[in-house]
Amino acid sequence: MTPVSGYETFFRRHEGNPILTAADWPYPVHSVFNAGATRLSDGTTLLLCRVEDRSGLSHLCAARSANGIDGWVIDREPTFRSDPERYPEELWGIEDPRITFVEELGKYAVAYTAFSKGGPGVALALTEDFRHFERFGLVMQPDDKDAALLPRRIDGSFALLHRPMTDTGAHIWISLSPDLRNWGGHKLVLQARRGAWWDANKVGLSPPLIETSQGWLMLYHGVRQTAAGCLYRLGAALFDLDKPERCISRGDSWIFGPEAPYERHGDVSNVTFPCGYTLGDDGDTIFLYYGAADTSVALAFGSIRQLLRWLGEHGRT
Ligand code: M1P
Repeated sequence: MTPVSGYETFFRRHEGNPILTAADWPYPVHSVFNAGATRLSDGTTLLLCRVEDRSGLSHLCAARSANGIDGWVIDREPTFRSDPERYPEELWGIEDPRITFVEELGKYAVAYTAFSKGGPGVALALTEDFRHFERFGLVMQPDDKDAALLPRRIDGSFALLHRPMTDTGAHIWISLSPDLRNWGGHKLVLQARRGAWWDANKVGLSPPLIETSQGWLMLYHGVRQTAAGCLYRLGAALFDLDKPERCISRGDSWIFGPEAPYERHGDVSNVTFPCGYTLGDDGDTIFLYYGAADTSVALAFGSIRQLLRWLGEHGRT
């Protein structure tokens, strides 16, 4: 077996963490976490946060900041709420958005979990302004979640990463579509490792894939079940730019995980769960936005170059 690499620090936590909590909200909410992220055309960072109210159900609410760190301006009311009358798959709320800007459409695609009696499934919506949303409904039937669209077509097709739950476990898949409505060409992309590995019990896409000159960089969450509960940590893998189902390299050790008190303790303790990233002006710095303990939104900074170097030196297929 390839020896697990040395302990390098890949993400530096922002000293002001958590950057957003329920106390910041302009209306009563219970918790704020698992935010999708993007940079708007004027450079503003927009976070689409999962907000849980005191009914236990979630909706999405936008927060905007000029520097992506502080000075957040939060929508005065829910930005995108479930619509179970027209979309019954949203009966128990909407969760965990991932945002991709699709150049061809000139729109942002939001992939999110729609939760109902049938279980959690993947729903898709398009928006230009994060005020009006065009819903595509459920695109992946339950049980499925942790989805994000690629920013461009692959060989003529839109491509969606997602995490169906099957009898064989919770692994990451890719599916293709000509029109964002009809999906097929399903392929297994990354498996939970089983045994005693840190990502043995479940894996799921975390933020959308990051396009680099060497391939699609994937940051994924891996779950290990312990006697004390689940541990949600982050791993890295690299995929072929033209065949994104082909794994070029996968790191053996996790690169980020619960350590700070706000990650160790909360509604669901020991959870670091990124749903979004943005890139700094240098094109290398990753601003990683993650849910901490299913309670608040936190920020950590990483480097694409460093992750690629590490995967090149220590990763394996
Ligand atoms: O509680 C941790 C996370 O659990 C679920 O993630 P997954 O199904 O990928 O293990 C999600 O409900 C997520 O929202 C939550 O943060």
